[in-house]
Amino acid sequence: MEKTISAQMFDKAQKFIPGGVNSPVRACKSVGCDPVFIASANGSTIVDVDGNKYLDFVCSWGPMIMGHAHPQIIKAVQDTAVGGTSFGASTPLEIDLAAMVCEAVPSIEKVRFVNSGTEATMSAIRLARGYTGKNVVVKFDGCYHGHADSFLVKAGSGVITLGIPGSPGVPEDIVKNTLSIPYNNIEELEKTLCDETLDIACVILEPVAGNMGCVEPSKEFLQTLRKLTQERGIVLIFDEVITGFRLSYGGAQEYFGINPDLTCLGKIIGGGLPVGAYGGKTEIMNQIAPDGPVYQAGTLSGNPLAMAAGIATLKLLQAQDFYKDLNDKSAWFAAQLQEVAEASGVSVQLNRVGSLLTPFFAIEPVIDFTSAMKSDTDRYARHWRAMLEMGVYLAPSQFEVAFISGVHTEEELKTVVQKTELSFKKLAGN
Ligand code: HOZ
Repeated sequence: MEKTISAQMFDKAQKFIPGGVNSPVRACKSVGCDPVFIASANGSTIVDVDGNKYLDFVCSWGPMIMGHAHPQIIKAVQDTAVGGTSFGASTPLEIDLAAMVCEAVPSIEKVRFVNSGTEATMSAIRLARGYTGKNVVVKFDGCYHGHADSFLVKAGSGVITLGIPGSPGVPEDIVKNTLSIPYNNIEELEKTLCDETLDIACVILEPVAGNMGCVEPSKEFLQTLRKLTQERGIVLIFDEVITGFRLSYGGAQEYFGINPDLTCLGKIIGGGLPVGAYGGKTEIMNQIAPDGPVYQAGTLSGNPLAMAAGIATLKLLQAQDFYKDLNDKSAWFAAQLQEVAEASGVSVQLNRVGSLLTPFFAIEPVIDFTSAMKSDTDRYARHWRAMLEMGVYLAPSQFEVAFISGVHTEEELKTVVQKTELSFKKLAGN
C-alpha cells in the first residue's frame, strides 16, 4: 500500500528533527500512531496534508479559543506585519495588551511579556526566589510548568505520556530545591508548608491541572494553599498558561475567587502566536530588571505580531456571555459523553472544568496524579485512533485535555457524541 503523504513527511522529518517532531506529545507515540501533518485549519476544523478533515479538540493546546484563522485575528497580524515584524524595541501594542491583561486578571497589577509558557514559569520562580531570598520551589505531582530544569520533577504532559521519571541533563543540585507533593492533598500541603526547616520561596500550581488530564482542585485545597502561603510569606504562583482567559475572562483566579501573588500566562494571550507572560503585585514585579535586580530579558519579548494577535483575541472574548455560553455548551457536551459511557458499560471518568475536558479510562474518580495514572492508556489509545478514523482529532495522550472552542457548534458536538458512542461500543466489545 502506498504511504500517505503524512507518513512520507514523518519519514523525512525524522531525518532532520529529533523524533520527527518539535514537541514530544505530538509524535502520537502513546496512542500508537504516527502523526498527521497539518496543512491548514479554519474554525473548528483542521486539514491534513492528505486532505483529511478533522474536527479539532487540540486547538493548538488552547490558544485557538476563537477557532483557527479567525478573520479578525488574521487581519490584525497581517496589518501589523506590513509595518515590520520585530524591532527589539518598545511598541505601542505591548502597552495595549499589558493594560488589557492587568484589567482582566484580578491579581495582576504589572505584567512582563516573554515568548512561551516555559519562559514565564521559569522567570516567575526566579522572581519569587529573588523577592523572598529563599530557594525551594514547591510544585504538585502531575502538574507541568514547561521544561525548565526546576520543574522536571514528577511532571505532567509529555513527561508522563512518555513515562520519563525526570530528565537526564537536569543536575541534582538544581532539583534538590524542588519539592513535589500530591495535588488536592491538604494534609501533605500543611505538612510541607508548615515545615520550618524548609527554605520555601514559592508554591506553583496549575489552578486546574491540565497536564495530567483535567483535574479540578477542591475549593478547600485552594483556600488552604492561599491561607498558608499568605501567613508564611511564601509567594503563591498560579500557572494559568492553560486556564488564563479560558475558564473566564479573568482566568481560574476569577473563576474560583482566589488571588495568587504571581500569575503565569501564555497560549490565549498570544492568539496562536508564541507568547508568555508573568505578572502580579507591583511590589514583587518591581524587583525585575531594569527596576530591580532580578534579571530577565528577550529579543522577541512583546513581539508586535504576537501582541496584535493577543489584543484581537481578547477583544473577541469580551463579547457578552461568551464564557457562559462556552462553559454551558461544554457542560452539555460532557454530560452527553458521560451518558454514552454509562450506556456502553465502559468505565470512564469524565473530568471537566469550564471548556477543559478529559475522559479518563479509569474506574475510580481521578483527583490527582496517582489516580490519573490508574487510567487504561491502551483503551485511550484505541479510542483516539477510532475517533481519528471518524474525523475527530483529540489530544494524542490520556494525560492531556480536550479544548472546546467558541466556534464548535452544537451540531458538531452532537456528531462527536454519536462517534464516541460507536467507539465506546467497540471498546466494550473487547
Ligand atoms: N506541552 C503541550 C501539552 N500540554 C504539548 C505542546 C505541543 O506538542 O505542541
